[in-house]
Amino acid sequence: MAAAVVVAAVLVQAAAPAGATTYTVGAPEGLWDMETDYAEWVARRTFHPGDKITFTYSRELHDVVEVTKAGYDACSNANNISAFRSGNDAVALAAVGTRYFLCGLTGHCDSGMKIRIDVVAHAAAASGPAPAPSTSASPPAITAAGNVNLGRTLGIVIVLLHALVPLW
Ligand SMILES: [Cu+2]
Repeated sequence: MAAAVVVAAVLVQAAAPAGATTYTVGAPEGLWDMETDYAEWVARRTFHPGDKITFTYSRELHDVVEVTKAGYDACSNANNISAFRSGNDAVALAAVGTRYFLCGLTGHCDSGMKIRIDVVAHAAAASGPAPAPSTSASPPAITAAGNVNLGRTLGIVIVLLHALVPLW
């Protein structure tokens, strides 16, 4: 039972990030503008699934385009993934992976107005959602004294997994 509770806590943390953070791109020293050093800004932060980034800017001066790595490298938004123009655009970092954004106005990306965001797994779920059940099914330290309860614990874990899957 204790194992199930621990597993449930870990899974809940991974599925519905209680510690999700919203980052305003460039803040507090800068914003989404021509002056901010985004590589330096990114290097001081760690992004996890569930976090959000917000681009805040004057919509007369800038926009935000999500692009592929090729688009990022070439400062091209020809094959953009999505575009934002509200001046206050929140982008959810839903999954592990790398996201690329740039300003689509002529010359702005070439002047450095582009940002690469690496979204990395939470430490507790570093191996990803898939391997989690096998890890939870064999915690020797916890179940060594309670093998009788292992079957019931596994049942609870499976029920919890079924309940949590829609949250992903
Ligand atoms: Cu711009």
